[in-house]
Amino acid sequence: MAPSRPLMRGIRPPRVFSTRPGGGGRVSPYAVALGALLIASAFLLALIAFGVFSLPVSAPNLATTAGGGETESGSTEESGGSESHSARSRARRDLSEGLGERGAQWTEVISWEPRAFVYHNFLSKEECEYLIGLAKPRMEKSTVVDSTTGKSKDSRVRTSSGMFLRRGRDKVIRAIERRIADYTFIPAEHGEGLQVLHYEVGQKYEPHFDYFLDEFNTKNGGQRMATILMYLSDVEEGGETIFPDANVNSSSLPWHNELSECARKGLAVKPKMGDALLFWSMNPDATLDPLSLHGGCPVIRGNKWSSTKWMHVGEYKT
Ligand SMILES: O=C(O)CCC(=O)C(=O)O
Repeated sequence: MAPSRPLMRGIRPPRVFSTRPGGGGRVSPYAVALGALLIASAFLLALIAFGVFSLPVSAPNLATTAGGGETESGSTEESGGSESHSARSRARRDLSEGLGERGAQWTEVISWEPRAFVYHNFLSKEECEYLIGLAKPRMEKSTVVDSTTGKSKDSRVRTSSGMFLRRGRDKVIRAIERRIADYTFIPAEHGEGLQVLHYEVGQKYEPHFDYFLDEFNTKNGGQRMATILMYLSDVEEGGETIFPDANVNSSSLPWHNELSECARKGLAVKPKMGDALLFWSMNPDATLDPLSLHGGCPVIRGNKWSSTKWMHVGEYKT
């Protein structure tokens, strides 16, 4: 009698996937593809997480930065069609917000010793008028800082009137302060509040340093390292900002003949509504720059409105 066959005969054992050589199983190609996809995604995520790789994001065309002799112009047309151009304009507007339309912007290096630059059309006409309008009702006789007590005191050195606008006070001021930070690379938190100044005929600010030579005044934010002076009005005659010790042959400058007698004694900038003068009181090695001595010449005809922002080495608590 033939031996009876085992009952299990003919029933295939369940297939086992094995990665061992000779394991006997076969790996499904779908599983391989899925596995490879998972590994690739995990690898990509790890690269993004560690900052080795970044996804392409369209960056807005940033405003100009300090120190360059050449910059973008607001009126420059770029290739890429009107749609991308308007997207870029929108991005630029979002960055600088503020009020009104600014004219064409460019910067000029006016001196390397001290380091001084003029940024044309830094503010719009509307922004200048806005700052004057805020300040006008609250102007007081300007003071200077007493180097021993740190308190404000009256002085014949400075005969203008002025007032401070609190840092971050409103949307327009925040936009201007952000613009200053973008230009100078100094964070807005390092700046004092904007000071608005008004000079009438005969009023002036004798040459002085913006940095301090005492310890009292550097407790908040450390030393003042740079100043941006924004002209809020034109001045018919006089009122120039002068650097008497600048290492520049100012008599050879094309605008020399248009300057007042006071301004011819050094390197001078003639106030023009919307323009900003940036200069550094400290050298790049953090030493003080005595060539940054500067002052405001007396106004001879008209009125001068300006706004000053002093920027410190560290955060300035307001
Ligand atoms: O008004 C000017 O031209 C000079 C102002 C100034 O020196 C200052 O605010 O520190």
